[in-house]
Amino acid sequence: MTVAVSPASARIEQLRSLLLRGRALIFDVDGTLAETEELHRQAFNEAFARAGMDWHWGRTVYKDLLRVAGGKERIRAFDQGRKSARPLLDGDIADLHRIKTGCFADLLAKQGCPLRPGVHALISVAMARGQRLAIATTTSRENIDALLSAALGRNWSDIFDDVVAGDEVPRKKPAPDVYLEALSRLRLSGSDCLAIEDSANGLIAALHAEIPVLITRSLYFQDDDFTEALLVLDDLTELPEIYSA
Ligand code: XBP
Ligand code: MG
Repeated sequence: MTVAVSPASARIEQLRSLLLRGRALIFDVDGTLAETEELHRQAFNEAFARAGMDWHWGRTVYKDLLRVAGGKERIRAFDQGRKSARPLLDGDIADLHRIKTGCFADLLAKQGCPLRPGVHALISVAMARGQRLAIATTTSRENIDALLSAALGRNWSDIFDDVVAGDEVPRKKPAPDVYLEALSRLRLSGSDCLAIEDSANGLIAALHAEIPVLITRSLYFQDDDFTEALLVLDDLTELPEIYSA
């Protein structure tokens, strides 16, 4: 008698198979490798103050703005929402975002931002298995370097076969561009890889690149719709239960 395999157990089997034998794990950065969005929010507010602007993004406003991937795009969305008589020019936005990126690096240096629980362990296990590692993120290479130099050491980039940052592709998440570029550089097909994400934008981006997704919930995206993910965890320390189940 064949037992109908419920989608849930089929997904768990697929996840276990990818964790054990997948060709590559492709990590999102913000909210996945580390819980960075509060530092980003502080960096935006410090940049606004340094630019003499009266903008201040509280958590509620920022949660809404996070539906827009990309710091520059987020500034533009907020400015457009204000229906100002003199909207910011692209050059103003780029300058403001450059200040923000500097503030983010300063805040990281002062406050630090550790890898999320279970991230380092998964990276180590994957490396020991000979699996390749990559990054596909909306943020900038500068931010990735500031975060991972502190968390993984100066030679952090030796751990990752490929790092695709948001400004290196035409469209940011939920468009699949960063994931398609990562697959192209890895010369792998999506079904041989596993994406690890924290947001609906990231889930959609990876799925549109035909990469199965493991979600680890983060601060700002607790109530996003993750229906299409293989599994949703609070964090990666829950993984061993998957292996051993
Ligand atoms: C999250 C983002 C980024 C950060 C801010 O990226 O959407 O925009 O919020 O970084 P991820 P920037 O894909 O890693 O979750 O200001 O550099 O965009
Ligand atoms: Mg993220």
